[in-house]
Amino acid sequence: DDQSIHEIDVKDTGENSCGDRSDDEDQNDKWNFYDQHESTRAQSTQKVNTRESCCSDSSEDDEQNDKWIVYEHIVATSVSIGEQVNESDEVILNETHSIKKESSLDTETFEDEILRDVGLDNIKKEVLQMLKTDGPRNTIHYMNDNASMWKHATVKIAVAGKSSVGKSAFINAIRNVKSTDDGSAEEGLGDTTLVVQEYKHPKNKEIIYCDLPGYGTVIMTRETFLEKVNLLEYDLFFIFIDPVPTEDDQWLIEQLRKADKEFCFVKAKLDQDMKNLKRMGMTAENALAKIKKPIVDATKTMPTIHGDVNIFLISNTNFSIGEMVKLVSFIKAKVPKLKFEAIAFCLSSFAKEVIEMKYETLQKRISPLALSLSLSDDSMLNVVRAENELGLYYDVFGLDIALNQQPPNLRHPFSPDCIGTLLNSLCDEPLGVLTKMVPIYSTVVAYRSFKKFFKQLLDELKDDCLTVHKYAISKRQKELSLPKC
Ligand SMILES: Nc1nc2c(ncn2[C@@H]2O[C@H](COP(=O)(O)OP(=O)(O)OP(=O)(O)O)[C@@H](O)[C@H]2O)c(=O)[nH]1
Ligand SMILES: [Mg+2]
Repeated sequence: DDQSIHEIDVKDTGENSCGDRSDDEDQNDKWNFYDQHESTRAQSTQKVNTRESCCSDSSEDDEQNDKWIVYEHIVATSVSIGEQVNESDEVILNETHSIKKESSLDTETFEDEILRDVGLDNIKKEVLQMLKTDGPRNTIHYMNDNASMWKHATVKIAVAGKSSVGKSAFINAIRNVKSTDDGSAEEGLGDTTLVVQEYKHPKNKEIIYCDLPGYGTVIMTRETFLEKVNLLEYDLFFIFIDPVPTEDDQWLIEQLRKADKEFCFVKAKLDQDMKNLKRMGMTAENALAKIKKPIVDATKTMPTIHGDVNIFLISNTNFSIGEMVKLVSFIKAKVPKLKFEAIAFCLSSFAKEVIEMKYETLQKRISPLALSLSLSDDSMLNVVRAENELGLYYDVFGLDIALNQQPPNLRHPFSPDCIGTLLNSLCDEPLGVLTKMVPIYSTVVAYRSFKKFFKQLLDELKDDCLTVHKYAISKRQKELSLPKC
């Protein structure tokens, strides 16, 4: 009710005029305000009850109560429109602001709002508890640290197997490195190294693929192998086979079982195998089953391999065919969440499923980010954080590449200033107005606004990534169908 709102005359308590207050104090005040509400609300409710029971005449108390009821009404309305803040809502928000010393939303409502929105596991209860005990500033630091933890997660994946099975080609392909690039693993030498060779991912130096020396040869006996290779160092083992596991592979598995390490078999060169089988008139599906059968049969005769063993058929020249997506899911299931996040962020977008996995991982970051941004009073830092997050989206989806390599119909084609433009659209949101609002209310609305902004952009950039993926596949098919010179 606009009329009643305008009639409310609340004195400015001068809270905003204390120029010599530190940021910390302001931040803490902002949060203390949330806590104080509990008692204010209890008192007001008591007053309403008293008035009802005594039927007293109009008095100062009644006036207060009326204000309180109007305020509750405004808050309820505001919360219900919180999802979409538009111009008319700003009027209500401004009026709410004018009575801000009366009260605020209570802490529980705030928590409910966030927990309901978040899907629960992204903002942990501890974070909300921390807000109360340590204040917003420390909580923001904590959340910012958490958001960048994946950058420090070290992952070591061991790539083992006999000579010429495609280990080096795999190590190059998974790092998106061409065999002619600097830092590539040499392919086709037929000369397995005698030491562990480490290959860092160019996008994240903490992700390391390790080319293990061959085992069971005259030079590299099994014993020497175990002296040179510390099995405990690795998160996961990929044992490359061709065409089936050898006795030496079986021995390695025994060692891995003892060391309690996870492994899978990988058979590369699927492209070549498929080509041969297709020429013989076989369908792709049947070809896969035909290549896998002897491997499965061989593992059944191996006493050290109990139960189901994971076998993935892939092509190092084309990850989009075969079971590379399943191999990625296997990694996801076997390494801690944080490590997988780091791995997923630097995988190339070779399949729709991988794009979805990246999307899921990025999406989980939105709620904590939105909460952290909405709690912060430091708008400069917020801009930097928002900018970094958008940069991460482009980077993870592989959209940060030259324009001429991208299809024409992208929602947000990459250009040097595209992230700046996107950030401007965030500043066009009514967040400028929101910063002046009731602390807790503005936090909830800002939280929703940020969340909506990042969610929408992430969705659009995922669509762009899918468009690029489709474009790359059709380009590849066209190239393949061209007659060779
Ligand atoms: N078409 C095709 N060729 C592959 C594939 N994987 C590997 N190759 C080729 O097969 C040959 C051997 O692959 P490498 O990656 O060098 O094998 P490796 O296991 O590292 O061998 P060593 O270094 O001797 O232990 C190279 O010429 C690769 O280019 C694949 O999936 N498809
Ligand atoms: Mg090699």
